[in-house]
Amino acid sequence: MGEFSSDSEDFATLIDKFQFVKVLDSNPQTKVISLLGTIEGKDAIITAEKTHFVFDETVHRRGSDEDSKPIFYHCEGEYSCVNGIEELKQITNNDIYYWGLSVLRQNIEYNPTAKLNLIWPATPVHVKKYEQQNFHLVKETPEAYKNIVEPYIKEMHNKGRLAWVNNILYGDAEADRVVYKDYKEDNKKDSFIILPDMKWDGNNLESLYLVAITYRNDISSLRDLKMSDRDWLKNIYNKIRTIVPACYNYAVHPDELRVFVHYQPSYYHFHIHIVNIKHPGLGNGISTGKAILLDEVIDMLQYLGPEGYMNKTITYVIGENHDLWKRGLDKEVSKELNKEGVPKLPNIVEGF
Ligand code: M7G
Repeated sequence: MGEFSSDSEDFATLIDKFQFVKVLDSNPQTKVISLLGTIEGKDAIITAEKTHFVFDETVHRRGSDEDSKPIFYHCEGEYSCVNGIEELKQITNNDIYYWGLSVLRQNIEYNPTAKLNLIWPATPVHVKKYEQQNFHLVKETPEAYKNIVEPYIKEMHNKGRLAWVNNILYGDAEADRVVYKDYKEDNKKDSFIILPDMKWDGNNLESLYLVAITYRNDISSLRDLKMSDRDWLKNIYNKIRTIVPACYNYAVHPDELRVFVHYQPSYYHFHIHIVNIKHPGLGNGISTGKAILLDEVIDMLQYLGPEGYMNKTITYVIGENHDLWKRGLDKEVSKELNKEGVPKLPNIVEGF
């Protein structure tokens, strides 16, 4: 194993002890691979994501149109343009088209190869979440929520799945990375914190991914949002769109932020995803059926009545590995399809 900087010692030691078991999933589009293994006999998941190119756009233009000297450009960055190419091998060419493979210079601070995430010890819920699986579209009625989802959320709360959230809100976890903290002891309702999401490499603004976590613990998910929460949510949304661009020197503007919530989320404590609009590579994370724009939520709260989302049927995508699937959402799918007169299994249609 190669070199590690001193503050990554724990991480490095753990990665070093990783005993590979199997590949859970790999995605050539997002360039992510998830591996299951063990560390000291307990399940561990390593997720590796190839990082995007870091590009320094400092280009010197020599010569000018007026003095009729030839104009040429010099790209400064050691890793930018073609400066980072260390090895190059042509595959083939055809007419004006050439293609090949290259090895690019890498640097752990500036231009790392991949971002690694480790979950250890990983619970069965984590393993199932990262494993390749089939997905289904479910219509969750208010009744299905009460009967199937709410009891599951209660169990999740009792299992301490929110330790990382509490470490951020009340401890000093990730404290040096916090982008914004608005915390008032006497006004927890309006308090919230913004920090880099675990999914972001922290380097590349084009893949900027932050998470805003509220101090309210009476909202587990979108479902708990009521009409009376509309102004509260609007206020947070406006603060996000004011603070985040300012924190990143306006390299990203308010209308270039995709601000959304997930349903179902993995963690039932209300939080908001903030992602650079340029970033498409998040698997299902920003797809319809999982991500709901905060703007839409704020707008919907005007029309849903006082009880808000508690009265709404919410349609979303769920994986077969999710506990909720086997706990009853699978039956909900059949029930809803039946109600709407859509056959679950195809009848053989002549000539099709
Ligand atoms: P979610 O919608 O509940 O789950 O969002 P999902 O997107 O994983 O399905 C939770 C968000 O919190 C995700 O974007 C995670 O990447 C992020 N996150 C999870 N953990 C355990 C941490 C953490 O420890 N620190 C930070 N900064 N972000 C985390």
